[in-house]
Amino acid sequence: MDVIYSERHRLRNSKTELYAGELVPPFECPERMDYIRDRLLDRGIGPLREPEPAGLDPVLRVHDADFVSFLETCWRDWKAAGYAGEAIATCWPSRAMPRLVPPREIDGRIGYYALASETSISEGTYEAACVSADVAVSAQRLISGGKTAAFALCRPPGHHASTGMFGGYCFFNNAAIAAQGFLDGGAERVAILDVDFHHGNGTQEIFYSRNDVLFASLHGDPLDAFPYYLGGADETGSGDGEGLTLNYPLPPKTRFEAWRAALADALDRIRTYGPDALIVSLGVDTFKQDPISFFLLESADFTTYGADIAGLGLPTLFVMEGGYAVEEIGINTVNVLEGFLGA
Ligand code: Q9C
Ligand code: ZN
Repeated sequence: MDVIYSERHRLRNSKTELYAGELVPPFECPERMDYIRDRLLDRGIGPLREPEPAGLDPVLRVHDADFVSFLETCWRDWKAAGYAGEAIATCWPSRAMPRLVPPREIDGRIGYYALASETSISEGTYEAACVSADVAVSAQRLISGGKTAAFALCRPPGHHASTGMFGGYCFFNNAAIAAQGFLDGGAERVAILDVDFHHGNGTQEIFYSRNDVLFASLHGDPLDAFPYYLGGADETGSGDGEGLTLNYPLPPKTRFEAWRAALADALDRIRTYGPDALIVSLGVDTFKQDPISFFLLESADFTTYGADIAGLGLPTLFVMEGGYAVEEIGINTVNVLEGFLGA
């Protein structure tokens, strides 16, 4: 299976995550990619190819221009304000002050565009987010050109990023950009299956009222887990998109048997939809040892569900999302791909 990967993900190198009231080294760290790349090479999955630069056009098919400009200038503006630390949002247009006007000043602007405060912006963040989108677009174009599967080894991840907001370690929604790329390349319908532990709130928002993309997500119940404010089973799409958003919120300590039953339902619905291509938002933070999640999948389970996904028989693009038990994310990620390939 072709893998698209760039070392330039290392440009995303922030030193701080606001976690449990402290600034800690980010869970979403560059070493994650080393474990995955090394495991791919060990298992002979490849080749690894560099992305082609695609420019901002594919990003702007999904994201608002003012949001993209904000990300481009955020770090410069933060430094110009004379601040010593990394850029972190501390205030928002909240329920009590819902004035939706982007302020002029950087603290106001970052809060306007942030959906959470754990994710710091620093030197190189925007550039890495652009490369991550390039990785997704290059892999999508391989499949649009006739390959049956590809792995976009994206970092930073994307599924929490909405049309105009970043957070949850995500800046550009790589899976959504790829889905739009399939459609622009002639596909009529695309399905996105999000198996990351967290709900893909950004992807859901982007396609919520559209009928050309089905979005299905298995995740920790948002009453118990980030992103908290989206991902309920009663969110089913609106307008033309009614019935094409499928959420499977699952409780703490969910084991593979229950998770797999939800997957089987999602796969049935995807089959009925009849997409031209499938995108898998592949987070492996469902692993029992993940430090920030609460499902109990074992490494062998990843192989099993990779094979389940292959049962759809669709051209399939895997897009890397989360997964933070760093020693094991290589094994678990590659297990999904090997299960899919029937290895
Ligand atoms: N106490 C992805 O997996 N922090 N993002 C949650 C819970 C945010 C995860 C803290 C987690 C974001 C792509
Ligand atoms: Zn996640």
